[in-house]
Amino acid sequence: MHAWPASEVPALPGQGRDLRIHDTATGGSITLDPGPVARIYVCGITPYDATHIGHAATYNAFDLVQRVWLDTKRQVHYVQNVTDVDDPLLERAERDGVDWAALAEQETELFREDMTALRMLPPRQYIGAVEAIPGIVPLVERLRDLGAAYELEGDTYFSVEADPHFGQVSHLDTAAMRLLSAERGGDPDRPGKKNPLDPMLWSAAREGEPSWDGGSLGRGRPGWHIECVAIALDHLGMGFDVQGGGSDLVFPHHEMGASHAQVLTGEFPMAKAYVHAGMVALHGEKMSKSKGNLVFVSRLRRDGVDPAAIRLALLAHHYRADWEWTDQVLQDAVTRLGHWRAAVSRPDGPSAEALVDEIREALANDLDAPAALAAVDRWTVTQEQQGGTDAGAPGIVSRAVDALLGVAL
Ligand code: 5CA
Ligand code: ZN
Repeated sequence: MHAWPASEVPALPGQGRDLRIHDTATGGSITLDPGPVARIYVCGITPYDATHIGHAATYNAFDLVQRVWLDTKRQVHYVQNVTDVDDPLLERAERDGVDWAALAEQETELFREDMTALRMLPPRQYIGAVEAIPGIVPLVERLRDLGAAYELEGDTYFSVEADPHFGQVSHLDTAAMRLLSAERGGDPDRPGKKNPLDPMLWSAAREGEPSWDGGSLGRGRPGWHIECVAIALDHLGMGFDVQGGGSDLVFPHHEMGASHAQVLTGEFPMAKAYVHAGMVALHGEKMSKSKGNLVFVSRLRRDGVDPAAIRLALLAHHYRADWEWTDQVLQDAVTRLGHWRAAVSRPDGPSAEALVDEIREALANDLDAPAALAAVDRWTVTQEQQGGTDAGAPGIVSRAVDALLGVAL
């Protein structure tokens, strides 16, 4: 698939900082030390509805990861998937009487437009589950040949017991895993499974559903976790720097993916850091496509909201926090954007050198965007109240806010 156009990232004076980030798997902060090309895989959307603020918040977090790395003069190899065939997509298409593939294409295109408007840097590879099928099938066959997968009424399941590291990403107990598995696409109660947690690798063709040639697996379609593993291993290989997504992906998705990859390669872990963003709520409940309590990015844009204000509203919350979207959150961002724009539009101002350092320091410290915003606020207040004589300063602030926070002033 094609991704979306990249906005330019201005170069900044001075030195970028290495990123220290919270890793779910170890439960602590780690300082990443990527090579000259940092590698990141971020789980993409399941395109059955428009991009909501929760999605945007999660992609904002991983956009910051890239910006910190780019600021250290590294290149970034970023891969993202699109789950363009899965149960929720097929169910929505059936409910609305539309073609599932057309629905996926339409919502993916809207996502691209939203990401472009929000100045999210695009992945180098943007890969749909459907186009990944030829790479998925041999991996499932290999898992089966290794004794880590088994057949049940034509479907193929992964055996979690084949992985000695199983549980290392989420550290949940079995009861919690079972509950989450039932909530998030698993089928723990299906009779005949070796372990209730075992996830589907390949689902046999069903009447009225799309299916593809699965070689020795028979016709069918891929399971969800193996999709991301196949795409990540194909383009990034084992031991990449960050696997990212929202906290609702910790279990089962990232746990199962780590297990699949570990059994396939004999290496551990697949990603050096498992990084998870908090959940955005609306009216007290997690924003989710299945509940329908959504604020769409495209809707806000159509209502004339400046995408830079949407982005500032996201940045005002720490990526690991769970938070609530309200009209006030947006209003505050609009106000802040106005102050910042006025401050950088003056011909001179207070020196910006310390500010650039503060933004860098804040982001390198587990992506503390609220601290970065507070630093820009302080410079803005000084500019408003006292002004300054540094002719280059407003330009440097404007470039730093663009390069490090993705906000065009
Ligand atoms: N296609 C899979 C990943 S392979 C998927 O989870 N798709 S999704 O469309 O449901 O979610 C896309 C991303 O947005 C995921 O990282 C998910 O964790 C994140 N996300 C979903 N809802 C929210 C929310 N309310 N707040 C923050 N992030 C969210
Ligand atoms: Zn994924």
